[in-house]
Amino acid sequence: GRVALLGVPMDLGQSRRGVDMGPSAVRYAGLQATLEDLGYAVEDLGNVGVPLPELTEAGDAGGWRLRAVGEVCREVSARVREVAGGGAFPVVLGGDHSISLGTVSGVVAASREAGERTGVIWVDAHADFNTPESSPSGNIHGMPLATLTGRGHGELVRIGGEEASLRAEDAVILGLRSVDREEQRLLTEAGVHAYTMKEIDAYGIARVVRQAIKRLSHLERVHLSFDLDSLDPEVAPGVGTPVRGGLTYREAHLLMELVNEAGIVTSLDVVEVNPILDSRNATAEVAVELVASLMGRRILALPE
Ligand code: DIR
Ligand code: MN
Ligand code: MN
Ligand code: MN
Repeated sequence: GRVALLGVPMDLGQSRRGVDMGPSAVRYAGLQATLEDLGYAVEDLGNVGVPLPELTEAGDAGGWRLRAVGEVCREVSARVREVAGGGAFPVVLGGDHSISLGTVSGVVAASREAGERTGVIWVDAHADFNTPESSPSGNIHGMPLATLTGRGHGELVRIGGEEASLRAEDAVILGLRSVDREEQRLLTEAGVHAYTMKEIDAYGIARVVRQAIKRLSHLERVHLSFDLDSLDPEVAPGVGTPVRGGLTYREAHLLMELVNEAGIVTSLDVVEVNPILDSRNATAEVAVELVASLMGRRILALPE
Protein backbone atom coordinates (compact mmCIF):
# COMPACT_ATOMS: atom_id res chain seq x y z
CA GLY A 1 0.00 0.00 0.00
CA ARG A 2 0.87 3.68 -0.24
CA VAL A 3 1.26 6.00 2.74
CA ALA A 4 1.44 9.80 2.55
CA LEU A 5 2.98 11.75 5.43
CA LEU A 6 1.94 15.33 6.09
CA GLY A 7 3.34 17.48 8.91
CA VAL A 8 1.31 20.23 10.57
CA PRO A 9 3.53 22.24 12.95
CA MET A 10 0.54 23.74 14.72
CA ASP A 11 0.85 25.16 18.22
CA LEU A 12 -1.96 27.71 18.12
CA GLY A 13 -4.60 25.44 19.65
CA GLN A 14 -2.99 25.64 23.10
CA SER A 15 -0.42 27.76 24.90
CA ARG A 16 2.73 25.62 25.29
CA ARG A 17 5.36 26.18 22.65
CA GLY A 18 7.30 23.24 21.25
CA VAL A 19 4.44 21.11 19.94
CA ASP A 20 5.12 22.80 16.58
CA MET A 21 8.29 20.67 16.52
CA GLY A 22 6.29 17.45 16.77
CA PRO A 23 6.50 16.61 13.03
CA SER A 24 10.32 16.95 13.10
CA ALA A 25 10.58 14.82 16.23
CA VAL A 26 8.48 12.02 14.75
CA ARG A 27 10.33 12.10 11.43
CA TYR A 28 13.66 12.07 13.30
CA ALA A 29 12.47 9.00 15.25
CA GLY A 30 12.37 7.14 11.92
CA LEU A 31 8.76 7.03 10.84
CA GLN A 32 9.36 6.78 7.11
CA ALA A 33 11.99 4.01 7.34
CA THR A 34 9.79 2.09 9.79
CA LEU A 35 6.85 2.17 7.38
CA GLU A 36 9.05 1.25 4.41
CA ASP A 37 10.35 -1.68 6.41
CA LEU A 38 6.75 -2.89 6.70
CA GLY A 39 6.49 -2.82 2.92
CA TYR A 40 4.73 0.50 2.33
CA ALA A 41 5.62 2.97 -0.39
CA VAL A 42 5.92 6.20 1.59
CA GLU A 43 5.73 9.72 0.22
CA ASP A 44 6.53 12.60 2.58
CA LEU A 45 4.55 15.64 1.46
CA GLY A 46 6.41 17.95 3.86
CA ASN A 47 4.72 20.41 6.19
CA VAL A 48 1.75 22.69 5.85
CA GLY A 49 2.72 26.28 6.74
CA VAL A 50 1.60 27.55 10.14
CA PRO A 51 1.97 31.24 11.09
CA LEU A 52 4.30 32.06 14.01
CA PRO A 53 2.58 33.53 17.04
CA GLU A 54 5.60 35.80 17.68
CA LEU A 55 5.14 37.55 14.35
CA THR A 56 1.43 38.01 14.44
CA GLU A 57 -0.08 37.95 17.87
CA ALA A 58 0.05 41.66 18.71
CA GLY A 59 -3.44 43.06 19.23
CA ASP A 60 -6.45 40.81 18.91
CA ALA A 61 -4.86 37.60 20.26
CA GLY A 62 -7.80 35.18 20.47
CA GLY A 63 -9.50 36.15 17.22
CA TRP A 64 -6.26 35.88 15.32
CA ARG A 65 -5.58 32.39 16.64
CA LEU A 66 -9.04 31.21 15.73
CA ARG A 67 -8.71 32.50 12.16
CA ALA A 68 -5.22 31.02 11.80
CA VAL A 69 -6.31 27.58 13.05
CA GLY A 70 -9.19 27.73 10.58
CA GLU A 71 -6.95 28.64 7.65
CA VAL A 72 -4.36 25.98 8.41
CA CYS A 73 -7.01 23.30 8.91
CA ARG A 74 -8.73 24.18 5.62
CA GLU A 75 -5.39 23.63 3.91
CA VAL A 76 -4.85 20.33 5.78
CA SER A 77 -8.35 19.25 4.83
CA ALA A 78 -7.74 19.89 1.13
CA ARG A 79 -4.39 18.04 1.16
CA VAL A 80 -5.79 15.06 3.07
CA ARG A 81 -8.85 14.86 0.82
CA GLU A 82 -6.55 14.63 -2.20
CA VAL A 83 -4.36 11.94 -0.61
CA ALA A 84 -7.31 9.83 0.57
CA GLY A 85 -9.15 10.38 -2.72
CA GLY A 86 -6.08 9.05 -4.55
CA GLY A 87 -6.13 5.84 -2.52
CA ALA A 88 -3.14 6.45 -0.22
CA PHE A 89 -3.29 6.13 3.56
CA PRO A 90 -2.82 9.60 5.13
CA VAL A 91 -0.63 9.88 8.24
CA VAL A 92 -0.80 13.44 9.57
CA LEU A 93 1.74 14.59 12.17
CA GLY A 94 0.89 17.30 14.68
CA GLY A 95 1.09 19.72 16.14
CA ASP A 96 -1.64 20.07 18.70
CA HIS A 97 -4.96 18.28 18.40
CA SER A 98 -6.71 21.17 16.64
CA ILE A 99 -5.20 19.80 13.40
CA SER A 100 -7.72 16.95 13.45
CA LEU A 101 -10.33 19.46 12.29
CA GLY A 102 -8.43 19.39 9.00
CA THR A 103 -7.56 15.70 8.91
CA VAL A 104 -11.02 14.39 9.72
CA SER A 105 -12.90 16.82 7.47
CA GLY A 106 -10.50 15.87 4.65
CA VAL A 107 -10.96 12.11 4.99
CA VAL A 108 -14.70 12.58 5.38
CA ALA A 109 -14.85 14.63 2.17
CA ALA A 110 -13.01 11.87 0.30
CA SER A 111 -15.21 9.17 1.75
CA ARG A 112 -18.42 11.06 0.88
CA GLU A 113 -17.23 11.32 -2.71
CA ALA A 114 -16.95 7.55 -2.68
CA GLY A 115 -20.41 7.22 -1.09
CA GLU A 116 -18.93 5.93 2.16
CA ARG A 117 -19.35 6.83 5.83
CA THR A 118 -16.46 7.55 8.21
CA GLY A 119 -16.16 7.22 11.98
CA VAL A 120 -13.34 7.95 14.42
CA ILE A 121 -11.47 6.29 17.22
CA TRP A 122 -10.23 9.12 19.44
CA VAL A 123 -7.43 7.86 21.70
CA ASP A 124 -6.90 10.56 24.32
CA ALA A 125 -6.73 11.31 28.04
CA HIS A 126 -9.18 14.10 27.23
CA ALA A 127 -12.53 14.15 25.46
CA ASP A 128 -11.70 17.23 23.35
CA PHE A 129 -15.44 17.92 23.52
CA ASN A 130 -15.42 21.49 24.81
CA THR A 131 -17.13 24.38 23.08
CA PRO A 132 -16.08 28.04 23.49
CA GLU A 133 -18.83 28.34 26.13
CA SER A 134 -17.91 25.22 28.11
CA SER A 135 -14.11 25.49 27.95
CA PRO A 136 -12.31 26.69 31.08
CA SER A 137 -9.05 27.17 29.11
CA GLY A 138 -10.37 28.55 25.82
CA ASN A 139 -7.83 26.29 24.05
CA ILE A 140 -8.96 25.05 20.66
CA HIS A 141 -7.12 21.72 21.07
CA GLY A 142 -9.69 20.89 23.77
CA MET A 143 -12.55 21.31 21.25
CA PRO A 144 -11.93 19.37 18.00
CA LEU A 145 -14.18 16.35 18.58
CA ALA A 146 -17.12 18.60 19.55
CA THR A 147 -16.41 20.82 16.55
CA LEU A 148 -16.33 17.87 14.14
CA THR A 149 -19.78 16.80 15.36
CA GLY A 150 -21.11 20.31 14.69
CA ARG A 151 -20.69 22.05 18.06
CA GLY A 152 -18.65 25.22 18.64
CA HIS A 153 -16.96 28.01 16.68
CA GLY A 154 -18.95 28.39 13.44
CA GLU A 155 -15.88 29.07 11.28
CA LEU A 156 -14.28 25.83 12.54
CA VAL A 157 -17.47 23.76 12.35
CA ARG A 158 -17.77 24.71 8.66
CA ILE A 159 -14.22 23.72 7.63
CA GLY A 160 -15.64 20.60 6.01
CA GLY A 161 -18.66 22.41 4.53
CA GLU A 162 -22.17 23.01 5.83
CA GLU A 163 -22.75 19.50 7.10
CA ALA A 164 -20.90 18.33 10.26
CA SER A 165 -18.10 15.87 9.47
CA LEU A 166 -19.11 13.28 12.06
CA ARG A 167 -22.17 11.92 13.78
CA ALA A 168 -21.63 11.62 17.53
CA GLU A 169 -22.58 7.93 17.43
CA ASP A 170 -19.80 7.29 14.89
CA ALA A 171 -17.09 8.36 17.38
CA VAL A 172 -15.56 6.44 20.27
CA ILE A 173 -13.04 7.73 22.80
CA LEU A 174 -10.46 5.43 24.38
CA GLY A 175 -8.26 6.22 27.39
CA LEU A 176 -10.39 9.01 28.84
CA ARG A 177 -9.51 10.29 32.32
CA SER A 178 -9.78 14.09 32.31
CA VAL A 179 -13.03 15.83 31.39
CA ASP A 180 -14.14 19.33 32.34
CA ARG A 181 -17.47 19.78 34.10
CA GLU A 182 -19.57 21.28 31.33
CA GLU A 183 -17.71 19.16 28.78
CA GLN A 184 -19.00 16.07 30.57
CA ARG A 185 -22.58 17.22 30.12
CA LEU A 186 -22.02 17.96 26.41
CA LEU A 187 -20.40 14.59 25.82
CA THR A 188 -23.22 12.67 27.51
CA GLU A 189 -25.94 14.65 25.74
CA ALA A 190 -24.27 14.11 22.38
CA GLY A 191 -24.04 10.37 22.96
CA VAL A 192 -20.37 9.92 22.11
CA HIS A 193 -19.31 6.58 23.56
CA ALA A 194 -16.30 6.97 25.85
CA TYR A 195 -14.29 4.04 27.17
CA THR A 196 -12.59 5.52 30.22
CA MET A 197 -9.51 4.26 32.06
CA LYS A 198 -11.91 2.73 34.56
CA GLU A 199 -13.32 0.33 31.94
CA ILE A 200 -9.82 -0.41 30.69
CA ASP A 201 -8.68 -1.24 34.24
CA ALA A 202 -11.80 -3.27 35.02
CA TYR A 203 -12.21 -5.30 31.80
CA GLY A 204 -8.78 -5.12 30.20
CA ILE A 205 -7.72 -3.27 27.08
CA ALA A 206 -8.42 -6.19 24.71
CA ARG A 207 -12.09 -6.48 25.62
CA VAL A 208 -12.58 -2.72 25.54
CA VAL A 209 -10.93 -2.33 22.14
CA ARG A 210 -12.97 -5.20 20.67
CA GLN A 211 -16.16 -3.54 21.94
CA ALA A 212 -15.13 -0.21 20.47
CA ILE A 213 -14.41 -1.85 17.10
CA LYS A 214 -17.79 -3.60 17.15
CA ARG A 215 -19.52 -0.28 17.82
CA LEU A 216 -18.02 1.11 14.60
CA SER A 217 -18.73 -1.95 12.46
CA HIS A 218 -21.44 -0.14 10.43
CA LEU A 219 -18.84 2.24 8.95
CA GLU A 220 -16.85 1.85 5.73
CA ARG A 221 -13.91 3.95 6.97
CA VAL A 222 -12.43 4.72 10.37
CA HIS A 223 -9.98 7.49 11.23
CA LEU A 224 -7.70 6.94 14.24
CA SER A 225 -6.81 10.16 16.04
CA PHE A 226 -3.97 9.38 18.40
CA ASP A 227 -3.14 11.93 21.13
CA LEU A 228 0.11 10.88 22.82
CA ASP A 229 -1.23 12.09 26.17
CA SER A 230 -3.44 8.97 26.17
CA LEU A 231 -0.30 7.14 27.28
CA ASP A 232 0.87 7.29 30.86
CA PRO A 233 3.25 10.24 31.33
CA GLU A 234 5.94 7.79 32.44
CA VAL A 235 5.87 6.31 28.93
CA ALA A 236 5.18 9.54 27.02
CA PRO A 237 6.43 12.56 28.99
CA GLY A 238 6.68 14.87 25.97
CA VAL A 239 3.12 16.21 25.91
CA GLY A 240 1.64 19.56 26.92
CA THR A 241 -1.13 18.29 29.20
CA PRO A 242 0.03 15.05 30.88
CA VAL A 243 -2.49 13.19 33.08
CA ARG A 244 -1.50 10.38 35.43
CA GLY A 245 -3.01 6.92 35.11
CA GLY A 246 -2.79 6.49 31.35
CA LEU A 247 -2.28 3.58 28.99
CA THR A 248 0.78 1.45 29.63
CA TYR A 249 3.26 0.77 26.86
CA ARG A 250 1.79 -2.68 26.20
CA GLU A 251 -1.85 -1.57 26.48
CA ALA A 252 -1.21 1.00 23.77
CA HIS A 253 0.53 -1.55 21.55
CA LEU A 254 -2.23 -4.12 22.02
CA LEU A 255 -4.80 -1.45 21.15
CA MET A 256 -2.94 -0.79 17.89
CA GLU A 257 -2.41 -4.51 17.17
CA LEU A 258 -6.10 -5.32 17.63
CA VAL A 259 -7.19 -2.38 15.49
CA ASN A 260 -4.76 -3.56 12.81
CA GLU A 261 -6.18 -7.10 12.95
CA ALA A 262 -9.68 -5.71 12.49
CA GLY A 263 -8.47 -3.98 9.32
CA ILE A 264 -10.79 -1.02 9.79
CA VAL A 265 -8.53 2.02 10.00
CA THR A 266 -8.03 4.06 6.82
CA SER A 267 -6.26 7.20 8.12
CA LEU A 268 -4.32 8.38 11.15
CA ASP A 269 -3.15 11.43 12.97
CA VAL A 270 -0.43 11.51 15.62
CA VAL A 271 -0.69 14.61 17.77
CA GLU A 272 0.58 16.52 20.80
CA VAL A 273 4.21 15.34 20.67
CA ASN A 274 6.19 18.19 22.26
CA PRO A 275 9.96 17.57 22.08
CA ILE A 276 10.76 20.56 24.33
CA LEU A 277 8.96 18.81 27.19
CA ASP A 278 10.25 15.36 26.27
CA SER A 279 13.05 13.21 27.53
CA ARG A 280 15.46 12.58 24.61
CA ASN A 281 12.70 12.17 22.04
CA ALA A 282 11.19 9.16 23.89
CA THR A 283 7.64 10.25 23.10
CA ALA A 284 8.25 10.54 19.35
CA GLU A 285 9.98 7.15 19.44
CA VAL A 286 7.07 5.45 21.16
CA ALA A 287 4.75 7.16 18.66
CA VAL A 288 6.66 5.59 15.76
CA GLU A 289 6.57 2.14 17.38
CA LEU A 290 2.83 2.43 17.92
CA VAL A 291 2.26 3.50 14.32
CA ALA A 292 4.22 0.39 13.29
CA SER A 293 1.88 -1.83 15.35
CA LEU A 294 -1.15 -0.11 13.83
CA MET A 295 0.24 -0.60 10.33
CA GLY A 296 0.93 -4.30 10.72
CA ARG A 297 4.17 -4.96 12.56
CA ARG A 298 4.07 -8.42 14.13
CA ILE A 299 6.17 -9.75 17.00
CA LEU A 300 6.51 -13.02 15.04
CA ALA A 301 6.68 -11.72 11.52
CA LEU A 302 7.80 -14.77 9.53
CA PRO A 303 5.09 -16.51 7.50
CA GLU A 304 3.94 -19.83 9.03
C1 DIR B 1 -8.86 20.69 28.68
C2 DIR B 1 -7.60 19.98 28.26
N1 DIR B 1 -10.00 19.79 28.67
C3 DIR B 1 -9.14 21.88 27.76
N2 DIR B 1 -7.70 19.41 26.98
C4 DIR B 1 -6.68 18.83 26.32
O1 DIR B 1 -8.30 22.77 27.71
O2 DIR B 1 -10.18 21.92 27.11
N3 DIR B 1 -6.86 18.16 25.25
N4 DIR B 1 -5.46 18.90 26.77
O3 DIR B 1 -5.95 17.39 24.63
MN1 MN C 1 -6.50 15.62 22.33
MN1 MN D 1 -5.27 14.97 25.26
MN1 MN E 1 -3.68 17.79 24.91
